[in-house]
Amino acid sequence: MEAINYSEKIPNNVNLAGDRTLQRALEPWQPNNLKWWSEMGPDSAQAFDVYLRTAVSVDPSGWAHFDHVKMPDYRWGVFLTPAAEERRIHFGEHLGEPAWQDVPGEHRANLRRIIVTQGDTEPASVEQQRHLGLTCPSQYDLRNLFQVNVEEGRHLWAMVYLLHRYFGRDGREEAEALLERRSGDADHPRILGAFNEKTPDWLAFFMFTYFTDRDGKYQLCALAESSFDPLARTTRFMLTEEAHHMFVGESGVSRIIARTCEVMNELKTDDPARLRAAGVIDLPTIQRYLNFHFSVTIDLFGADQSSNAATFYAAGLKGRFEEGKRNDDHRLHDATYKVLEVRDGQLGERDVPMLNALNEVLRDDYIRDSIGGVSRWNKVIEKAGIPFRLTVPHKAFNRRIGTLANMRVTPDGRVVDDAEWQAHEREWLPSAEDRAFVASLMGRVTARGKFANWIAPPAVGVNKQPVDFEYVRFN
Ligand code: BYC
Ligand code: FE
Ligand code: FE
Repeated sequence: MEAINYSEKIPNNVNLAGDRTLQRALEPWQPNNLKWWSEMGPDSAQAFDVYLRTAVSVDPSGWAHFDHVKMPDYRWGVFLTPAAEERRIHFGEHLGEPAWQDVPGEHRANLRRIIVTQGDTEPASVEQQRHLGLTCPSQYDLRNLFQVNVEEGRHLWAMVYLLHRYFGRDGREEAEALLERRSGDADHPRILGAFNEKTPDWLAFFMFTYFTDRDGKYQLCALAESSFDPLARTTRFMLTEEAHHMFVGESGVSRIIARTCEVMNELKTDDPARLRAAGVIDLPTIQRYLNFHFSVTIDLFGADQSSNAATFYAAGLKGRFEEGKRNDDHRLHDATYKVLEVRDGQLGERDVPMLNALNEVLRDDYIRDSIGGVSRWNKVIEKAGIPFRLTVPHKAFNRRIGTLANMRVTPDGRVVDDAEWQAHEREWLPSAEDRAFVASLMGRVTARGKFANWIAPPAVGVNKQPVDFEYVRFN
């Protein structure tokens, strides 16, 4: 068999060329990964030349290289942020001890579980987005979709590297299983709820990359604090790519809103029916999509009280967002935190031990961050002189995980009965008609510099290229 030139095919800073064990683990996985990509990756797009960014080093000033490549030839690399000298554990019961360069036996099962859960989301999102290319609103957007997809492919690869390198045989089995589960499959679903939902249209895609990729940011930040140094360094580098995914979402929604407002002013109307007839997405529909994606995403932080979360923190496996910047004892034995509960038919707060509430702590950090983009979207509406404002729904709205699961709570935080919920659900969450309408707008725009009617062009192109650059050669 011909030897694979690893450093060429797989850009890396983990000495892949000199690591026979790792090579042997990757050899069978690599073709299976490509097979998965061709079956579950972007539909009917494998022959396109796409203007993609590839991570080629960890140098902050030049880690990315741009070129037209076919996606199956994308060089999925393995990069870890360089090791800090003598890094020490900075939270939990091992505080002050040297960070682990290998997996401690007692924490093996939990670390593997965290890595597998993280790794599972990456291919899941590619599967969810695989049909979107067929209805792209422009070459620019198509390229951004594919960029997100190949980078999620690299994130899968990053977690598989950890499984292969540090977890032996069961790591290899888990790496195979990551290619076998399927988003939305009844028998073999992805692990977390939001990753089994559909991403059927581009409004959903932009909401997903704004809200759900931001869960990626917060979870990766928490893992970047880990005492298991290879996990910390791998996730730290993944965060450099996450920023672009959230940008795609924020700017995508913003451009949809800008176009809608433009047509609202042209027609001097806020009537959804007239706006829909003019081929743009009315603001109330955008609000309902926002409500859906926000609520489904905050479920991803897990139960508000979780003994898993307490164990992960105390053991030093997973920290808080920006753990190093917090001024407390980083052990949290005596600290408490407020969580929501329904008492006598009303939402109220209750103090619980903070260690058990760390999922909620991270969720609240996430919520604060995600509100920022929504106010920037509102600026676009305000600038157009339109008296409508988007809002983030109440934390208890439409929850499926934790204490609030299956409570009937309105977007403004009122507990209601089933009858009231059913009477208003269509105002709060996308209805089948909303989704069918948005789907009806999804055409396929492939001419250079042209954009679908329902979305404004971006202000600037990718990597200082013009907006009408040939981002995708369709061949
Ligand atoms: N859906 O004690 P709890 C990203 C399960 S996104 C279904 O609260 P824990 C990306 C839970 O497994 C970032 N099940 O759980 C974004 C447990 O099951 P068992 C992904 C759920 O462990 C866009 C039970 O309920 N990374 O990167 O404290 C595109 C009890 O719950 C869900 C991570 O998540 C759910 N939503 O918290 C591409 C980081 N939530 O044991 C990529 C790693 C909970 O009773 N994961 N359950 O059978 C973790 O840190 C934790 O597993 C979680 C869950 C925070 C997710
Ligand atoms: Fe990712
Ligand atoms: Fe992402």
